[in-house]
Amino acid sequence: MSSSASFRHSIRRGLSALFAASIPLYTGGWIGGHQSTFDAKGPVAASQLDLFYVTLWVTGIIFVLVAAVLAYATLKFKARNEADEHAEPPPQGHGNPLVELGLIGASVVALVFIAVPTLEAIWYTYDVPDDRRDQTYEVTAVGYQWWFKFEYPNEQIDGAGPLVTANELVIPAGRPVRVNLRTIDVIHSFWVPKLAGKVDMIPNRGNHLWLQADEPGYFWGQCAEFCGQSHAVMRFRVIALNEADFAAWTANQKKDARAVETTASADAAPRAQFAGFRVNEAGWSPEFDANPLDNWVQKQFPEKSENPALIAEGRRLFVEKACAGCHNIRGHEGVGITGPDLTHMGSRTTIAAGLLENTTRNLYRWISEPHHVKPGNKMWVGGYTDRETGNRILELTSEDVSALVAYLESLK
Ligand code: HEC
Ligand SMILES: [Cu+2]
Repeated sequence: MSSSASFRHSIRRGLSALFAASIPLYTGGWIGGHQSTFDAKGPVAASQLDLFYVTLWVTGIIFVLVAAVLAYATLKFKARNEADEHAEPPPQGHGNPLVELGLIGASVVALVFIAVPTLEAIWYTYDVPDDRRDQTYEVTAVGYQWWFKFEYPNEQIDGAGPLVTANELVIPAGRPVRVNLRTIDVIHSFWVPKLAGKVDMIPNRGNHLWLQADEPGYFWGQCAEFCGQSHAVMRFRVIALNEADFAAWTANQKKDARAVETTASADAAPRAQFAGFRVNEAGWSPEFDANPLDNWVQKQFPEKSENPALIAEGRRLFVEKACAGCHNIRGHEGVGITGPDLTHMGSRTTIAAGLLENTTRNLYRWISEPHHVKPGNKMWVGGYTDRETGNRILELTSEDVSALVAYLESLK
């Protein structure tokens, strides 16, 4: 074994022990959660976590040593009686050259100990390793105030360019994914704590990162660079699927928006009615949180209780109320590109950039009061209200909103 390999080997063994020691902290909820970097689910996040532990333990040992010497000196030389308090200080020397050189040497060793794995991690996380490049799947993430667009250059649609989705990045599990990072406006930063991060999305600059989810799973992402009023709620999700499910997903997403046959008999069916939303009300339920991947799977199928007449009315209103000018719905009337693509809106688990669970109630809440959910969002400013004067320019009745909700939910 080469010396650098055995060095790495001993670091790994040490790290596994430290990892085991930190499990109680994690399971105790102290360092867990959706966006915890302590729960790495892929090689890039794992290498970043390893590096964190190396630094933590080197600096931790230094802290303990310094604190111990300080405590020793404080206790040993403290005044013990009246006479001590008035005694002359002991003779003051310049110091011991051996001790001083020794301390300088120890600091250098400590820094090298941190620097070697740091450089290794920087190179490793910069791009997909050469020996895995042929397995790489590529996507482009574009930051908008305050949501994410995802483009799939490998999934071209005849006459429509690459597949485009928003706010939920679906990737194949077990494969390296190279994410090209772009922005349409200000600087954003792409961060999926359990998989990799974070790298800035900078205007006129082509950044990238790579990540991999070892197993199928559902992960939280977050913009990590302050980008304006609703920065804190500029989120997204990453859904990793096995190869077959991923192929099925891309095949469905490449299809035009789903069209529902209208039947006259459905006209009398009831509309959803919701009222009394609170500002900052929680956006998702514990049930969803407990099993988001299952929930995602359910969302891929049309609901049995669909109301075709209501859906048809929603589709008409989508044009009449000018939603179509900001949102693309491929194959239907939506042609806008300033808002998220809604071609398969009904198959997503979240609304408003990962902020609300995609339920009938939340969709209703978002479409009727977008500014309560996300202050300053560009659907409210410019869509519902005049950008210059702030005057309301779009009014929706609760009937309109229920029809729009039914339409968007039908887009699987
Ligand atoms: C002025 C452009 C504009 C208009 C008009 C507009 N939207 Fe939006 N819409 C946006 C933007 C921008 C977002 C992203 C907001 C955010 O998350 O910050 C958005 C988000 C959404 C979302 C959430 C999408 C997701 O994946 O998170 C839905 C659903 C939606 N709009 C529906 C509608 C409907 C229905 C109408 C018509 C009543 C409409 N929009 C009108 C710009 C617009
Ligand atoms: Cu941002």
